[in-house]
Amino acid sequence: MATNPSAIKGREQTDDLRRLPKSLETAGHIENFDARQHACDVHWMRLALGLARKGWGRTSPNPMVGAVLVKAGKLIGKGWHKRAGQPHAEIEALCDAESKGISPEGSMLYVTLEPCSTHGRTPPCTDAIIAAGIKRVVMATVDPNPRHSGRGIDLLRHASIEVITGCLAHSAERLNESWNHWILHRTPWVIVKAAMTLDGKIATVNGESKWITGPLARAYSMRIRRGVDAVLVGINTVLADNPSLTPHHPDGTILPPASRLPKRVVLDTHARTPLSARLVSDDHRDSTLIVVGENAPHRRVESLSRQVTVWSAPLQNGRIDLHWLLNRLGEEEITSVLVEGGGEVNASFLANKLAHRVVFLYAPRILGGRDAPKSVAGLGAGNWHEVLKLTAVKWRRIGPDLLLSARLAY
Ligand code: AOF
Ligand code: ZN
Repeated sequence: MATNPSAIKGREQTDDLRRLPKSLETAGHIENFDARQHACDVHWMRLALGLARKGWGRTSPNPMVGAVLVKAGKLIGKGWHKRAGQPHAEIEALCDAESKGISPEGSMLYVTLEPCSTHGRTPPCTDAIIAAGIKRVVMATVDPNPRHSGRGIDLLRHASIEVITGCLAHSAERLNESWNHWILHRTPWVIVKAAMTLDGKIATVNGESKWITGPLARAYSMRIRRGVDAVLVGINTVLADNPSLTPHHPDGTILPPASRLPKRVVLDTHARTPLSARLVSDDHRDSTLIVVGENAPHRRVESLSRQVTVWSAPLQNGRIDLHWLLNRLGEEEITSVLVEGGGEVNASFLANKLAHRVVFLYAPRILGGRDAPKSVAGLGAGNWHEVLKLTAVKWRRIGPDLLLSARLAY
């Protein structure tokens, strides 16, 4: 494994170097800054981040975390958190080194999240790090979990271990943005995703809706589905498209890990979901949740309850109370929700300031049609003060299509 800093390329490192004084918060004075060491730290942290990403769609309600152990400039152990309840990334890296017969004593640990310091599903990592004789710990972010936040750093420093924080912090925060939100607020991180024509339409004026974007954009959408805890649509989408809402390959086979499918949630105020709909009759119906209004017809609710889970929700202006729903989902350890339409449902989350990120995919097609369904419907902004503004805007080409991913700036 190369340790030569000149071998480290890419925008991320440049960004990080530009943010240098901030990332050195705990490293002492700027005069003492060791550029070579910093470049090495960035190199190893990028590796740790790559390992953390292997946990995509698998670790909830725990974060994705990666760790590497480096001794005398050489990689001696690596690990990532695979699943809640299983060993943390740091422990995996220590075990990896030990399995090769290499002692971690005197090594440096690069970990994408502050090591935990109390007993949860697993014992505290700080104990294992101290016991292993690690001399330096570089972390990307401080743990936002109030149970741990800052305590791990204190414990390690108390044990005379050098601690550096903030190395590639931005990338680590972005990777775990849903978990970071949930662990603090206990409500899910909400992403509104829509694929549309250039003029913002999601179906023809006759309501016909096919895949609008190309295969690469579709594969991207499926990857997002695989990474979330729940996918949510409105009843009109169920009636119009009979979707499966599973993360799948183009041939219909489920993307791994099939054992952990996202919950499939339908907003269905009047319990109109047909009993023959895929969501309530297919092999994965255990993962379906129909949310009906508290006044929904009793018999329909009963029939649906025989096939899937049904929640009866309070109403707000005749619609499911979304605040209530997000609180309830958060309690059930749903850390992220992908809202996939239709236009009314998308608008409800956006207009009520309940969405945190939008992922909009634009195909180079124009549908037109005054009354054709749009990606965002609702009443719309009445004036420019009400217009929804986006921040951290990223545009990317995906095959012939354009992807916009951005945060809502309410
Ligand atoms: C992880 N994986 O690699 C690290 C975590 O219930 P536990 O024992 O699994 O602890 C979960 C907490 O541990 C989690 O909320 C986070 O604050 C901290 N660090 N968690 O799942 C890891 N390093
Ligand atoms: Zn831990």
